Amino acid sequence: MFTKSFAPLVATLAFASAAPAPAVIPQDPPYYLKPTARAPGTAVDGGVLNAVNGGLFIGQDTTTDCPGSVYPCDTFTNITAITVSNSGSGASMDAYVPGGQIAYINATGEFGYTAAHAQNVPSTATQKGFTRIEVFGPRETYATVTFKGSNWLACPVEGAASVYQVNAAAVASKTGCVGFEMAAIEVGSSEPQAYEYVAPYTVS
Ligand SMILES: *[C@@H]1O[C@H](CO)[C@@H](O)[C@H](O)[C@H]1NC(C)=O
Ligand SMILES: *[C@H]1O[C@@H](CO)[C@H](O)[C@@H](O)[C@@H]1NC(C)=O
Repeated sequence: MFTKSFAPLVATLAFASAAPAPAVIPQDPPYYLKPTARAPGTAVDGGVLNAVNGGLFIGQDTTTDCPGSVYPCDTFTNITAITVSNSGSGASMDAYVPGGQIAYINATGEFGYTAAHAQNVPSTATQKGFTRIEVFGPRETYATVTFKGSNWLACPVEGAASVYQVNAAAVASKTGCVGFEMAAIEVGSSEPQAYEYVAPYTVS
């Protein structure tokens, strides 16, 4: 039911034969990744991961903000994108806002990110542990993003049909969730995708 966004990414790459997929841990610089869920045969397969009010969700639209009076907001695509640095410095949202927006995994395993101008990472959250590994398959090239070496859980949101919240499997212990691989494709260039992603100033 979700739009598949795994059209061949780099069709010109000569990975035509079904050779085993080599995995490469790239060095910096980080780049800008639009994440989707891979979990063949499940309801979340192909679902786009969107930043919504401080969390990451499948089945909900991204929430962004932009001060139109000072900035040409139409230049932002408002796609949810994250940057993952393999230097160990963590992950952040692909936002233009000065100071950026830090990504983290909170104590119950939820993927979260700070509000603009706030740097409000919960004291019990973990910022380090994100890794991106390039996967060169026969038909597509993408980066798989892990947290502390593990994949992700899409956990149903109470009262919201077909909406799932993204949790790190290494931290979360929740029932009823669907495991998935976070597969990200490179988007855009050095231009951030959003001015800022909406997030609460008070976090837990
Ligand atoms: C992106 O969202 C902002 C609000 O955050 C809006 O002003 C802007 O028009 C949107 N951009 C596009 C291309 O729709
Ligand atoms: C993670 O922690 C739980 C328990 O305190 C809160 O209910 C969530 O809102 C929080 N999620 C994020 C994304 O910070």
